[in-house]
Amino acid sequence: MDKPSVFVTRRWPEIAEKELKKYFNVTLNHGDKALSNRELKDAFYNHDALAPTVSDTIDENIIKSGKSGKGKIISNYGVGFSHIDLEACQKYKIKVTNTPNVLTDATADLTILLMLMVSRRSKEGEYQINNNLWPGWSPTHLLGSELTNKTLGILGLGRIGQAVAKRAYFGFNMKIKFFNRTKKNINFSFKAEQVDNIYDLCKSSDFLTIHCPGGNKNKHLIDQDVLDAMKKTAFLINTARGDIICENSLFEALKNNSIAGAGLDVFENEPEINPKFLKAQNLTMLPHLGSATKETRNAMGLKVIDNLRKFFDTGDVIDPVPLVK
Ligand code: 8YV
Repeated sequence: MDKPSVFVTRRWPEIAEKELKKYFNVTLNHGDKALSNRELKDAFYNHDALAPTVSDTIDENIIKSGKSGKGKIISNYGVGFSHIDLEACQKYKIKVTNTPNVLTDATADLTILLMLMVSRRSKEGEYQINNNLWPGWSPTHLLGSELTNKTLGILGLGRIGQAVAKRAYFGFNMKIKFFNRTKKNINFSFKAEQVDNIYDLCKSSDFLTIHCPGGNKNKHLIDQDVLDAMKKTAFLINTARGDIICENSLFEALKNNSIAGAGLDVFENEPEINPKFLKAQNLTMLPHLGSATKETRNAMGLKVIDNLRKFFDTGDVIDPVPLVK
């Protein structure tokens, strides 16, 4: 029997691609550039499975095209799925999977990295070194603020939020507060206080870190009102999805110093960066590197493979994305 066919929209690390080829007829995007809607439509029409990433917008046209051709399953290389039209997947009975767990630690590490970078002013320090502008050591040179003993507010205490909490609690003795739409009655290994609304979280946090999903429900959840509720000395960190923050409001808050700074790994119109952001000294930015380690990116590929193998063997999957919202 022929192996099922899989179209992979972006290149994976070598180990994962090699493994995928053992079980499937694989088509790779050799140019590794984001594909057009037309190309994605053709790809899903001509293959049993599509393995997209966050850089692909999987809209109803693509899903419908798959359904009218060979397409049966979308196995997303990544945990977030706000770039996939789940209602259309529901309508056309297309299964969707993602890659939870394997990227939790890498993303939590990068969150802590951003917290340290922005609060210790690493951007300004590096700029001085690279431009030969370091005036030399002095007791007041580029003073930042510490994580130790501060309060960390977590917006969304899912897998990644909890991994950040552990690092902050055990590594930096931080006090953990969180806001979650649903009540969390889990026994965590760290102490954490759930607050009733986002404003209470802002008022008491020295660092506010975002770990909720992107997409319509949370679009611009961090708006001017929320930013106004934050302490003047607080830092905002986002390693989740760019559209959760209203970028213009954040720029104003940074410009007016109504918050101390921000660390962003994700942006509303990736890979475009809001041009205003480039001028902000108190903003540290990374190009969506949350899960970017060799270990994790291979593990994400292996998770896609496990889901596809199970699907083509049994019709079931390991990591289903719930279609009904
Ligand atoms: C991934 C991410 O690298 O998994 C996610 O949701 O944000 C990233 O860490 C990216 O989404 C790959 O599709």
